[in-house]
Amino acid sequence: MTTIKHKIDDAKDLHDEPFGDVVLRHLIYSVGKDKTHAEARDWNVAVSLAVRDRMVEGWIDTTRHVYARQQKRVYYLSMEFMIGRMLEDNLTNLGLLSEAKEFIASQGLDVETVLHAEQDAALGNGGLGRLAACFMDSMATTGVAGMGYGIRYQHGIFRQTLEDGWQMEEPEDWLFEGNSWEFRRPEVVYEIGFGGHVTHDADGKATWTPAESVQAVAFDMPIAGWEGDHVNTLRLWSARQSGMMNLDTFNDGDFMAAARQQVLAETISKVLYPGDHTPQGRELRLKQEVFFTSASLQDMLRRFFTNYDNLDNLGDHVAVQLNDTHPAIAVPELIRILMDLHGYTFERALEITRETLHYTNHTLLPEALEKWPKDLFEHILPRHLQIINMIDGHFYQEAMAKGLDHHIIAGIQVIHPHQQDWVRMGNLAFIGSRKVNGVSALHTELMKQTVFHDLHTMYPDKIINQTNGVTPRRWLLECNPGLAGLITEQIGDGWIDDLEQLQKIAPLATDAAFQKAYRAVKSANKQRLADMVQERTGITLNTDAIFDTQIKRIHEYKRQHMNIMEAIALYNAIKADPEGTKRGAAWQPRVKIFAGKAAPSYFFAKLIIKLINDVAAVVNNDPDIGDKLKVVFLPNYNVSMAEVLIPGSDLSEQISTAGFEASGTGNMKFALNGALTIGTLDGANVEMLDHVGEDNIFIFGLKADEVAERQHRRARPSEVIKNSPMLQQIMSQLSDGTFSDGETERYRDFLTNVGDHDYFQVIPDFQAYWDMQRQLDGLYQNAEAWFEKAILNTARMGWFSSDRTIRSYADQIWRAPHKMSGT
Ligand code: D6G
Repeated sequence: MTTIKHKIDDAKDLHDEPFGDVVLRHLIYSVGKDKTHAEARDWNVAVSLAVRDRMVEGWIDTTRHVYARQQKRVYYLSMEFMIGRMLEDNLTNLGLLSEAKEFIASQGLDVETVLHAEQDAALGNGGLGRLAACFMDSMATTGVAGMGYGIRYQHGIFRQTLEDGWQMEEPEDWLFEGNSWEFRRPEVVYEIGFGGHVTHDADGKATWTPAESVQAVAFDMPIAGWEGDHVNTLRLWSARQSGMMNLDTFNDGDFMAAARQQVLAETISKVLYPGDHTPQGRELRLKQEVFFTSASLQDMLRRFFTNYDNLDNLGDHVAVQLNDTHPAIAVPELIRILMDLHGYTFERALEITRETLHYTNHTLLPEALEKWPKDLFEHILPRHLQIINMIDGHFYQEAMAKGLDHHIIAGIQVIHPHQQDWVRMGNLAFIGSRKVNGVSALHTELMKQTVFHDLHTMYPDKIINQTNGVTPRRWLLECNPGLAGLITEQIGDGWIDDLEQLQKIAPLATDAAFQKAYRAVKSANKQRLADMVQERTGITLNTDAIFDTQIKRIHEYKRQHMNIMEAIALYNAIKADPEGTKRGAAWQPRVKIFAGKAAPSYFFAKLIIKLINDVAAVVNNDPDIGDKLKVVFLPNYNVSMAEVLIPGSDLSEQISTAGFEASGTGNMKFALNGALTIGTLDGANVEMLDHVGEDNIFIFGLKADEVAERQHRRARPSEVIKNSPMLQQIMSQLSDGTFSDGETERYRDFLTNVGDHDYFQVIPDFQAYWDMQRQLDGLYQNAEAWFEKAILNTARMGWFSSDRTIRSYADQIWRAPHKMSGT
């Protein structure tokens, strides 16, 4: 029999083949086409399979080593993995990018077309999912034995199109063309139960008999770290019917009934975040969470038992990270497995769980803290609800022993003992975890002061900060080859997995030759961005303008509406003084670029998109304005689009209401690529200020405590508007139809929101924002000063590598070894 060892040696022989030969072999034997008939996508698959072959060797090797060394494993459970395209990532990490490009070109093909003929895997909403993807890259790079667990959604986040400036949603279908990276593992399959009833025997041992069950089937993707030697796994679960279709029903002609069970089961992994405005939608979302969490825990324990024979010391060998509360059901699920399947007492099961699980909080917004109706829980998860009641009982005793007041305890239990209506997942995750982390210093501090104040008093050592980071492979090396090349020329390529080495370019910030080269790279990236805008919107951009970019989910707290209001103000100012004679300086040309999706049911966010497009229609077609101002909304923002937008921007908009953006990671990507930041003291902007220095970042506006104070006393925006002719003009234009073809009702909700309540403090921050923008206009006209700051941003952003974040999680939370921990 051939052992795995032999297989790897065989593979090594294969890998002595020139890369191009392997691609051609795959084109013929895996894709089944010859050169004359192959299309770009066929070539993409052939190249992907060729690089995948090389990854598999490291993958099997890593798997073997981790087992042999019994290395502590880390499981990252996340409802979202926003991985985007993988081909360039994998070619880069395996060191095959130039060879692949040369080969593709030698076949007379366009390199970009072939490399990009891969659908983005958009299995997430935004930052949280992209963070999970960066963490996968960094766990592999730093040698953490990490495994990502999530859902293999058939349809990722919707495709956004515009109709008359309004967002439309269309289903996305990334799997239609297949996924070259995945390996189906039909032998790795688990039953996930829902509903039913629980019985207890004479000894109190519980038996849960679910009313229905579905199967979770594993699909694995190898995730190679930098230089490809350590390869981890992203395991995504797909749902299928438990048991086979009833053939009798089918043969009796009732095809629909026969198919029904199958359809219902498969619905679980059908779409990312199904609408939750119906009871059925809510039930489906909860089932998705249980589905992937339970499958992941079962899989992790199956693997654990290949090395150990009991679960007493689970937390010494395994660390589980819950990315937000979506997998918080892991707390009662792990306790259930320990108690009901392995005979542990409740107390011991809770202890083991609290040694194993860790929870990352991503939001302080009360409405975003997940909670489920208790009735729904009872219906779907009767045994878990019993366990949650046990957790609450135990927690009550713990809290009393620590001297907490009865009312305070009621407020932080999983289920409020008197209201009995909701299962509060944040409290559940907190109480069941060993460590709870925030994602930036400010966010962690605010967690302690606000949402988790009382829980923090009880467990003062539980909350810990881990500031987010971004992978420098995707977010510098791959998306900005010009800048990456320039840096490597100066300081070598050690920065790629040791990003703080970028500091070595700081002394070059004022060096004329280096500045010139850096500017040339920025110009080329701006041209690439302008080409994309031209192709997708038909708008021609002047690349001498400041490219001012805000890309992220559309949300009131992120304040795209403040940005577009500033565009209106600038438009008005240019109209009133076209040559800038009155103000005494010519206008600095500016392009305002927006991209991002609004949640389908979030009307106000959709109205902001419409407003951006309405303003664009007026401004871009006004001959008085010309190139001085352009407004662009790029539809269907995704990871691949960000890879063009970020290197091509001069200015990064990070203008959330202070206290509302937990961290941000877009802010880091822009600064790393040499865009200057205009931003509030919010999320990781605060730490970026510390690192790049106050001369090199442009901070304005209310601070988190000032925002909280204004919100608390319900301060009205009218006082500010009364004294601001600029704001008055904008408000009256929004009500007189200037930007809405004379329609006066379109922005009524907008005006009420901003003009009457302004919870997100657009009005009090507006003047400071405007002033800072004009200061940046002036600075941009002094190219030397601007680029000195841009270079210093690149040089000083090294700390924001997700490699640093992951090492810190490994040391401080997971207690897991990595390449630099010396274990
Ligand atoms: C991943 C990597 C592959 C390994 C497989 C099974 O697909 O090399 O053989 O996992 O590993 P366990 O799930 O049995 O640990």
